[in-house]
Amino acid sequence: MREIAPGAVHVPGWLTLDEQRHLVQECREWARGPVPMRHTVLPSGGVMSVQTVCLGWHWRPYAYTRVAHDVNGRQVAAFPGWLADLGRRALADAYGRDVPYEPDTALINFYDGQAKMGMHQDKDERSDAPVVSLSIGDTCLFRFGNTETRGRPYTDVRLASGDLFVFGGPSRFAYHGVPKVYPGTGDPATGLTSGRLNLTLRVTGLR
Ligand SMILES: O=C(O)CCC(=O)C(=O)O
Repeated sequence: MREIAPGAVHVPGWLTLDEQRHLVQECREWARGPVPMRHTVLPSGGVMSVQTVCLGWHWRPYAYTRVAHDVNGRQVAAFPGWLADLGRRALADAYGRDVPYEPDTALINFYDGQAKMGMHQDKDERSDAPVVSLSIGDTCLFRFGNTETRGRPYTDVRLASGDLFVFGGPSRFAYHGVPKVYPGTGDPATGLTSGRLNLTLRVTGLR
Protein backbone atom coordinates (compact mmCIF):
# COMPACT_ATOMS: atom_id res chain seq x y z
CA MET A 1 0.00 0.00 0.00
CA ARG A 2 1.32 3.45 -0.86
CA GLU A 3 -0.06 6.93 -0.20
CA ILE A 4 0.51 8.83 -3.43
CA ALA A 5 -0.84 12.12 -2.08
CA PRO A 6 -2.97 12.98 0.98
CA GLY A 7 -6.18 10.95 0.57
CA ALA A 8 -4.89 9.10 -2.52
CA VAL A 9 -3.90 5.50 -1.82
CA HIS A 10 -2.73 2.70 -4.13
CA VAL A 11 -3.33 -0.85 -2.88
CA PRO A 12 -1.69 -3.35 -5.29
CA GLY A 13 -3.34 -6.75 -5.72
CA TRP A 14 -6.42 -5.88 -3.68
CA LEU A 15 -8.93 -7.97 -5.67
CA THR A 16 -8.57 -11.75 -5.59
CA LEU A 17 -8.51 -13.61 -8.89
CA ASP A 18 -12.04 -14.89 -8.16
CA GLU A 19 -13.29 -11.34 -7.55
CA GLN A 20 -11.67 -10.19 -10.79
CA ARG A 21 -13.27 -13.08 -12.68
CA HIS A 22 -16.65 -12.24 -11.22
CA LEU A 23 -16.30 -8.54 -12.11
CA VAL A 24 -15.25 -9.43 -15.68
CA GLN A 25 -18.37 -11.59 -16.07
CA GLU A 26 -20.59 -8.84 -14.69
CA CYS A 27 -18.94 -6.22 -16.91
CA ARG A 28 -19.66 -8.38 -19.98
CA GLU A 29 -23.35 -8.37 -19.03
CA TRP A 30 -23.43 -4.64 -18.26
CA ALA A 31 -21.68 -3.94 -21.57
CA ARG A 32 -24.67 -5.47 -23.43
CA GLY A 33 -27.16 -2.99 -22.07
CA PRO A 34 -29.86 -1.77 -21.59
CA VAL A 35 -27.45 1.02 -22.52
CA PRO A 36 -24.58 -0.69 -24.34
CA MET A 37 -20.92 0.07 -23.83
CA ARG A 38 -19.86 2.68 -26.36
CA HIS A 39 -17.27 5.33 -27.19
CA THR A 40 -18.47 8.57 -25.59
CA VAL A 41 -18.79 11.51 -27.97
CA LEU A 42 -17.47 14.78 -26.55
CA PRO A 43 -19.20 18.16 -27.08
CA SER A 44 -16.27 19.08 -29.38
CA GLY A 45 -17.25 16.17 -31.65
CA GLY A 46 -14.22 14.20 -30.55
CA VAL A 47 -14.69 10.58 -29.61
CA MET A 48 -13.14 9.05 -26.50
CA SER A 49 -10.81 6.13 -27.23
CA VAL A 50 -12.05 4.21 -24.18
CA GLN A 51 -15.44 2.52 -24.25
CA THR A 52 -17.75 3.16 -21.31
CA VAL A 53 -20.86 1.75 -19.70
CA CYS A 54 -22.45 3.17 -16.55
CA LEU A 55 -24.51 1.82 -13.67
CA GLY A 56 -26.99 3.71 -11.52
CA TRP A 57 -26.52 7.00 -13.32
CA HIS A 58 -25.46 7.56 -16.92
CA TRP A 59 -22.49 9.88 -17.33
CA ARG A 60 -21.96 11.90 -20.44
CA PRO A 61 -19.83 15.00 -20.77
CA TYR A 62 -20.53 16.71 -18.42
CA ALA A 63 -23.59 15.53 -16.47
CA TYR A 64 -25.31 12.53 -14.95
CA THR A 65 -28.82 11.51 -15.97
CA ARG A 66 -30.88 8.38 -15.35
CA VAL A 67 -31.61 8.03 -19.06
CA ALA A 68 -28.90 7.79 -21.74
CA HIS A 69 -30.25 10.45 -24.11
CA ASP A 70 -26.99 10.46 -26.07
CA VAL A 71 -27.03 6.68 -26.69
CA ASN A 72 -30.43 4.95 -26.95
CA GLY A 73 -32.82 6.74 -24.61
CA ARG A 74 -32.88 3.82 -22.16
CA GLN A 75 -32.33 3.91 -18.42
CA VAL A 76 -28.98 2.49 -17.31
CA ALA A 77 -28.75 -0.74 -15.30
CA ALA A 78 -29.15 -0.44 -11.53
CA PHE A 79 -26.17 -0.01 -9.26
CA PRO A 80 -26.03 -3.29 -7.31
CA GLY A 81 -25.83 -3.37 -3.51
CA TRP A 82 -22.93 -5.84 -3.58
CA LEU A 83 -20.85 -3.31 -5.54
CA ALA A 84 -21.51 -0.67 -2.86
CA ASP A 85 -20.37 -3.22 -0.24
CA LEU A 86 -17.19 -3.80 -2.26
CA GLY A 87 -16.64 -0.02 -2.36
CA ARG A 88 -17.00 0.26 1.43
CA ARG A 89 -14.55 -2.61 1.95
CA ALA A 90 -12.12 -0.95 -0.48
CA LEU A 91 -12.25 2.35 1.41
CA ALA A 92 -11.87 0.67 4.80
CA ASP A 93 -8.77 -1.19 3.57
CA ALA A 94 -7.23 1.83 1.86
CA TYR A 95 -7.84 4.26 4.73
CA GLY A 96 -7.51 1.78 7.59
CA ARG A 97 -10.88 2.76 9.08
CA ASP A 98 -14.57 2.43 8.30
CA VAL A 99 -15.85 5.34 6.26
CA PRO A 100 -19.56 5.87 5.56
CA TYR A 101 -19.86 5.45 1.79
CA GLU A 102 -22.93 5.12 -0.43
CA PRO A 103 -21.74 5.02 -4.05
CA ASP A 104 -24.64 5.27 -6.49
CA THR A 105 -22.85 5.17 -9.83
CA ALA A 106 -20.07 3.24 -11.52
CA LEU A 107 -18.29 4.20 -14.72
CA ILE A 108 -16.80 1.14 -16.34
CA ASN A 109 -14.14 1.85 -18.93
CA PHE A 110 -12.61 -0.62 -21.36
CA TYR A 111 -9.20 0.22 -22.84
CA ASP A 112 -7.88 -1.64 -25.86
CA GLY A 113 -4.12 -1.48 -26.47
CA GLN A 114 -4.33 2.00 -28.00
CA ALA A 115 -6.85 3.66 -25.70
CA LYS A 116 -5.87 6.37 -23.27
CA MET A 117 -7.52 9.02 -21.14
CA GLY A 118 -6.33 12.61 -20.94
CA MET A 119 -5.76 14.45 -17.67
CA HIS A 120 -9.10 15.48 -16.16
CA GLN A 121 -10.88 16.02 -12.85
CA ASP A 122 -13.90 13.97 -11.78
CA LYS A 123 -16.09 16.94 -10.95
CA ASP A 124 -19.56 16.24 -12.34
CA GLU A 125 -20.54 14.74 -8.97
CA ARG A 126 -22.19 16.98 -6.40
CA SER A 127 -20.34 15.26 -3.61
CA ASP A 128 -16.78 15.19 -2.37
CA ALA A 129 -16.99 11.52 -1.33
CA PRO A 130 -13.97 9.48 -2.46
CA VAL A 131 -13.68 7.74 -5.82
CA VAL A 132 -12.87 4.02 -5.64
CA SER A 133 -11.06 2.69 -8.73
CA LEU A 134 -10.54 -1.00 -9.55
CA SER A 135 -8.34 -2.26 -12.39
CA ILE A 136 -8.50 -5.61 -14.20
CA GLY A 137 -6.52 -6.91 -17.17
CA ASP A 138 -3.56 -5.19 -18.79
CA THR A 139 -1.38 -2.93 -16.65
CA CYS A 140 -1.58 0.79 -17.37
CA LEU A 141 0.37 3.89 -16.60
CA PHE A 142 -1.85 5.98 -14.33
CA ARG A 143 -0.88 9.61 -13.84
CA PHE A 144 -2.08 11.21 -10.63
CA GLY A 145 -1.58 14.94 -10.49
CA ASN A 146 -2.60 17.96 -8.46
CA THR A 147 -5.85 19.88 -8.02
CA GLU A 148 -4.69 23.03 -9.84
CA THR A 149 -3.36 22.12 -13.27
CA ARG A 150 -3.20 19.24 -15.77
CA GLY A 151 0.57 19.40 -15.61
CA ARG A 152 3.25 18.79 -13.03
CA PRO A 153 3.60 17.93 -10.25
CA TYR A 154 2.20 14.47 -10.83
CA THR A 155 3.09 10.92 -9.85
CA ASP A 156 3.12 8.05 -12.34
CA VAL A 157 1.84 4.75 -10.96
CA ARG A 158 1.46 1.40 -12.72
CA LEU A 159 -1.99 0.00 -12.07
CA ALA A 160 -2.03 -3.77 -12.57
CA SER A 161 -4.83 -6.29 -12.52
CA GLY A 162 -6.50 -6.41 -9.11
CA ASP A 163 -5.15 -3.05 -7.97
CA LEU A 164 -7.25 -0.62 -5.97
CA PHE A 165 -6.74 3.12 -6.12
CA VAL A 166 -8.74 5.46 -3.91
CA PHE A 167 -8.77 9.24 -4.08
CA GLY A 168 -10.64 11.35 -1.59
CA GLY A 169 -10.10 14.17 0.89
CA PRO A 170 -7.61 16.77 -0.37
CA SER A 171 -7.00 14.62 -3.50
CA ARG A 172 -10.63 14.15 -4.52
CA PHE A 173 -10.47 16.74 -7.29
CA ALA A 174 -6.92 16.04 -8.45
CA TYR A 175 -6.32 15.79 -12.20
CA HIS A 176 -5.57 12.26 -13.34
CA GLY A 177 -5.33 10.28 -16.56
CA VAL A 178 -4.13 7.15 -18.29
CA PRO A 179 -1.39 7.94 -20.85
CA LYS A 180 -0.70 4.31 -21.75
CA VAL A 181 -1.82 0.70 -21.50
CA TYR A 182 0.73 -2.12 -21.77
CA PRO A 183 -0.84 -4.77 -24.03
CA GLY A 184 -0.31 -8.40 -23.16
CA THR A 185 0.44 -7.79 -19.47
CA GLY A 186 -2.88 -9.09 -18.08
CA ASP A 187 -3.56 -12.62 -16.85
CA PRO A 188 -6.15 -14.34 -19.11
CA ALA A 189 -7.30 -16.26 -16.00
CA THR A 190 -9.35 -13.16 -15.12
CA GLY A 191 -11.49 -13.93 -18.17
CA LEU A 192 -10.18 -10.86 -19.98
CA THR A 193 -7.83 -12.02 -22.72
CA SER A 194 -6.83 -8.54 -23.84
CA GLY A 195 -7.29 -4.93 -22.80
CA ARG A 196 -7.97 -3.28 -19.49
CA LEU A 197 -11.14 -2.74 -17.47
CA ASN A 198 -11.42 0.04 -14.95
CA LEU A 199 -14.38 0.50 -12.64
CA THR A 200 -14.77 3.74 -10.72
CA LEU A 201 -17.38 3.90 -7.97
CA ARG A 202 -18.65 7.35 -7.11
CA VAL A 203 -21.27 9.23 -5.13
CA THR A 204 -23.18 11.54 -7.49
CA GLY A 205 -24.94 13.51 -4.75
CA LEU A 206 -28.01 13.52 -7.04
CA ARG A 207 -31.53 12.30 -6.34
O1 LIG B 1 -8.88 4.07 -16.03
C1 LIG B 1 -8.52 4.64 -15.01
O2 LIG B 1 -7.74 4.11 -14.21
C2 LIG B 1 -9.01 6.03 -14.71
C3 LIG B 1 -10.40 6.28 -15.19
C4 LIG B 1 -10.84 7.69 -14.99
O3 LIG B 1 -10.03 8.55 -14.80
C5 LIG B 1 -12.25 8.04 -15.05
O4 LIG B 1 -13.10 7.17 -15.30
O5 LIG B 1 -12.55 9.22 -14.81
